[in-house]
Amino acid sequence: MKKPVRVAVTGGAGQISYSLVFAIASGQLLGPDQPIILQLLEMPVAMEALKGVAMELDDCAFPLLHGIVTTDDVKTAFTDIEYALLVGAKPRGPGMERNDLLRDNGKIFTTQGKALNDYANRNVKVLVVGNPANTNAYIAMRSAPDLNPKNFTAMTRLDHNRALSQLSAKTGTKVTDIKKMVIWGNHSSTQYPDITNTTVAGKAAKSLVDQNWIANDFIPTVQQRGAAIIKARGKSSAASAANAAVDHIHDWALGSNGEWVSMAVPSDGSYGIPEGLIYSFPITTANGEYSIVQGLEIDEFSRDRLTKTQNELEEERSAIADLLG
Ligand code: NAX
Repeated sequence: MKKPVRVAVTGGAGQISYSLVFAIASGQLLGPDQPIILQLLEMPVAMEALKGVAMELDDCAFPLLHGIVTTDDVKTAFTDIEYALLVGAKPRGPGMERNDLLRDNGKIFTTQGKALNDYANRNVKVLVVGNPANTNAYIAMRSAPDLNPKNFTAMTRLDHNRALSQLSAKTGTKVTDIKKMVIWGNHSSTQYPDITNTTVAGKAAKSLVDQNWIANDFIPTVQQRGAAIIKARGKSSAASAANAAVDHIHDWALGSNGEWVSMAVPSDGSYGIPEGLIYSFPITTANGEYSIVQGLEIDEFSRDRLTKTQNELEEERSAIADLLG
């Protein structure tokens, strides 16, 4: 049996975590031979609810779950962790401006970035789920100067999975028939779900669907899917978000076997995206590392959309710049 690894989840008493922590503890995150110690962080007001989650984890008697830490202290939560799933964030309240949301979350992610810098394992892999996810990841990365910036990522895997599902329904194929799906940019309604290079059972996706469907149905449906879930369910996506977070870390840690996935990562300048911006790219993963897929042609339709979502991320970055000192 391997040595247990410490996995932190913030917002441990929230809706997403109520699916996520059970999936992690059951072995879905890091495989059936990897014991885990869960370190769950919450706000002081939610500690009682977090205790309830820990009791239910106990009651599952998961063989791989070698310990549970529940805390409202970031140092305790992040000490020696190899994975950080930063789910907890401040939700947008009624009448709250977008910039206020950015700044309130900015404070949370400055603190958490510093704590990762000081207490986490030097190779900690960080996934930010809490919105605005890309900019929160940027703030955490910038607040952790001693850690490799490459280890800070944000989640666009839910958008990726939504895109797979939409295309599979449209073409009457299995999701596993679909390869080379891409989400570019921000996890927001400016994201660009792109099927230019996608294949469906070996055929070019673009030969199976028309441009009108792509531009006026597929792209807006994926972009607006979060809002559609809220409308239907009365609450934001939770189980599907947890599932996507597991997919993201699982593939980063254990490899994507040559398949493309979407991850928001610090840009290295690929495709003209400014260096350091946390931007979703087509990615492959192997041996615990990810690489941005290179050499794709970007036509005018795509470039317009890549630029629009880049502009939004640059605006978000400007809105929080002073928090970074
Ligand atoms: P909930 O409001 O149910 O849970 C959030 C939990 O985080 C709460 O229990 C709260 O007490 C806790 N929390 C807040 N600040 C904290 C802090 N500083 N330290 C520790 N805990 C803290 O939200 P939930 O539905 O679980 O969603 C969590 C976040 O995920 C939200 O920001 C949401 O917008 C975001 N999402 C991101 C998605 C993505 O694809 N990137 C999709 C799903 C989801 O919308």
